[in-house]
Amino acid sequence: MTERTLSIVKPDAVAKNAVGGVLSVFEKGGLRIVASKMIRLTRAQAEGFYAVHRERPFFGTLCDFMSEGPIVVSVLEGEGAIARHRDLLGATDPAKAADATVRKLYGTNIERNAAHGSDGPETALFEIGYFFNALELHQR
Ligand code: FUP
Repeated sequence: MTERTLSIVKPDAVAKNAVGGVLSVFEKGGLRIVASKMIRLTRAQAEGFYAVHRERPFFGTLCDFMSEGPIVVSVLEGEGAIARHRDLLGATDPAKAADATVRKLYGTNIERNAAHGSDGPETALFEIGYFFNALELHQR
């Protein structure tokens, strides 16, 4: 089934000049970019995005990190895009991520882990809508 998923190149990877490197993994992995832009989240916008994690102990530092500099948000499309994207990201902790995954290549630690991907269809709908309106999503 063709799906869409939300992808974020996080502030650490943007600062490393790795935007192209990260997106290249997704494109070479069979996903198409149907929307993309660079933005900088306010602390409140980061809190809204990660609201499901607000009770977790790392919520505060995660929101600080996600608002420390610009990010690149994209919508990726393809067959089974949600799972494929997460396979290409690798494990949350870069130290446990498989070779050639984005987090292994570009991540630093479990928090500064280079990229984000939606974890299911409902999350993808919420996350895509958080950043993009219908006019910004292209047919390819
Ligand atoms: P993932 O779905 O792989 O992005 O991972 P989670 O949904 O479990 O976590 C969301 C984000 O919280 C991670 F990308 C990084 C951060 N996090 C931490 O900072 N510390 C942790 O122990 C777990 C996650």
